[in-house]
Amino acid sequence: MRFLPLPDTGETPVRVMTIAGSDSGGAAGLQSDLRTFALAGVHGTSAVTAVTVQNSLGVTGFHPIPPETVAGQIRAVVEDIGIGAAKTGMLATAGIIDAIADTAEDLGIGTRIPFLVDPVCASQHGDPLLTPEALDTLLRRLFPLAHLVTPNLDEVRLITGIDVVDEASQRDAARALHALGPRWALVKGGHLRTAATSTDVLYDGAGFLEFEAPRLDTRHDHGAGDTLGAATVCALAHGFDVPEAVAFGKEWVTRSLAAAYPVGAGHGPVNASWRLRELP
Ligand code: PXL
Repeated sequence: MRFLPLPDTGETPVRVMTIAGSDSGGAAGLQSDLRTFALAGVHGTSAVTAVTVQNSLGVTGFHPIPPETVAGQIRAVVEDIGIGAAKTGMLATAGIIDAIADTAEDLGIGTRIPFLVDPVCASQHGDPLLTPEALDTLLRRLFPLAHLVTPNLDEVRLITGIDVVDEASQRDAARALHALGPRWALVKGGHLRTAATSTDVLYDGAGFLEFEAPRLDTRHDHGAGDTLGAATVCALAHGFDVPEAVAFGKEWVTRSLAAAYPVGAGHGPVNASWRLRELP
């Protein structure tokens, strides 16, 4: 695999930001993003959107952060530390999404700064991570700013109404998502359990690219989508174009799934620390 160059000791590394919720169980959300950022050799910053009450069995509640505090975190980081790319995860409420969109437009996130929008709607147990009316706001305000959107098949169904069952419907979904305004749409195929492989379809309005990986049969896959997005955003910050960055992210999450481990009685996390064993 082609790794990202590591900074020299004492050198300012490439910086990225995750705009996401906290997972107290340490598997998904900003905990997974910051772990991948560190292991990929970039400096991770965060704007916390919500605090979830969560373990390996599910999410039992969340407390959203005030929109102006979310916006303040983004502005404080971008105006001082600077970032090469940003991603979103759990955004919780329409008010938070409006504040992120206003701030992103003002700071060049989505124009000068590559912007990955992962439209997180629910946990893998189906616990909601976004209020129902907030999805409309997310599509209206953030999709047109995004360089790349990365829904899973449950999110695709909520957003487009399309039930992806095969390659043709996966392409139809990518077309429908692209029509909502992002420059690229990635339809992740990991949830299509009947397929022999986990194949993601990327579309830019002109052509399709496919990213295929073996289907790994593990129940410890918590944080997989977040980890794919986090690795992809590191590559974008390093100047990779979107297809190259997605290829990097796909390989990173596949290896992290292969290294996943159990914690608690439910679903354990994917594990990006395989990277430690491959350091020079
Ligand atoms: O994997 C999506 C996700 C994102 N962010 C937070 C989460 C989850 C899933 O559980 O808890 C905070």
